[in-house]
Amino acid sequence: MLIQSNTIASHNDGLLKKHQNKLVFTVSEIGETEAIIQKLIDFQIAIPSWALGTGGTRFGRFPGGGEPRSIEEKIEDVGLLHALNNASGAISLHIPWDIPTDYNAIKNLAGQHGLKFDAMNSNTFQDQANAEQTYKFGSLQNVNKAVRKQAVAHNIEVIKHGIELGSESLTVWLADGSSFPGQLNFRKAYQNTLESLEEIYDALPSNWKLFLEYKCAEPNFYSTTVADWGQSYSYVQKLGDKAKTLVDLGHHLPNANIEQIVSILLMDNKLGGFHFNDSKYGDDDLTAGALKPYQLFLIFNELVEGMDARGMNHAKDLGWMIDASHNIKDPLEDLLQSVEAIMIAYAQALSVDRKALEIAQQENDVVKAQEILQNAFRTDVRALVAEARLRSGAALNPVELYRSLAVRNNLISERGLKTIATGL
Ligand code: LRH
Ligand code: MN
Repeated sequence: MLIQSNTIASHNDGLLKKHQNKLVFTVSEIGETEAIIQKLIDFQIAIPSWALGTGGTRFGRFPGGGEPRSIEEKIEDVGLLHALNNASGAISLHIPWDIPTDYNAIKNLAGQHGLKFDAMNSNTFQDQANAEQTYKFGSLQNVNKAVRKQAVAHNIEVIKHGIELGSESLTVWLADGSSFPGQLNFRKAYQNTLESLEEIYDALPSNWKLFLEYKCAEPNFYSTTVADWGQSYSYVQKLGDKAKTLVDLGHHLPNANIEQIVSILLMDNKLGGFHFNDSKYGDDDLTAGALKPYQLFLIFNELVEGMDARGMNHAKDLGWMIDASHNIKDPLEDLLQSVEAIMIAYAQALSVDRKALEIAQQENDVVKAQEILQNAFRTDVRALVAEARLRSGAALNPVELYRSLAVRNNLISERGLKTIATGL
């Protein structure tokens, strides 16, 4: 389903007056809003190809209908999101859930929707029907050399797909670990994993990055072989400059200070990118900013401070991706809400009075420092995020337009009620 620019224009016409009033007030509250709006226009968040259908848990799955049946329909759905918010300009593919058969056709289709291919994701956490070896006891860590060999070959195959599509990074998340004490020799598991990652690293083109994603638990529940930022850092440090750590917000033990992890990884130029989502208990993969919007703001506060300290290009120098799963919400509405929450946190962080904060920190004026941060968090920046959309031809209120166009009903009439998208 394509959304025409005149449809978006008439939607915006109805909201323009109210938007301009809010914008005038916001501009009076925050300095340098033009620079902030331009940064928001440039900021693009990659949409996961595996989160365009209804996810589920072991207790059940409640499909909403009209789900994409192919990589082409997934690209159309991400194109639809991008037409509505002009901030979803890339898709991140997961292999083998989305194996591209005709590279040129896929690239052309993505190009028609203004989309690029962001990080490619390998999958050595599920056995494929025709696979010779099983990953039951892990992949790159496995005591069996033949299993490690199969997993390395898969990652190199994923890189090949990515090269054809113009991607420039590979995300490796390993479910590898153990569920019982004594099951695994941690040192040998680490060494097998490092040796295997070195083979994958050596297959990377010179302009590519390898993102090593850590996770504290699930599907293994005693140890995970890349369990936290320290372990990921230890691997990527040994691998080389093209290897970086990927931070999935849902992959931490309770109460972890993720913004501090981000600050340290950034300082050492070992932060590769993010999988944005939110959670209360485990790897819940909920809408970004739905439960802990202040944490999301604090993470972006460290990102802006750390990226500016290194003179980095905010939009291009890190991997900005969502990783979510939708059990009860419409997947596309959920993704629109996640992008909005991320853009708001970024705009709030850009509005922080950095000079005043630095002085307060130098003077150990703890109260003043908190006042400066919370003033930015408590400032309504939604008009700046909406203005960035308006100037780039997108909708002032994407979810409202998505609903008023009955997009889901259109997709159901086009694809049917029972279609199931590949992915989680
Ligand atoms: C693991 C993870 C990883 C993906 C998978 C879909 O929990 O976050 O990024 O491969 O979800
Ligand atoms: Mn993830």
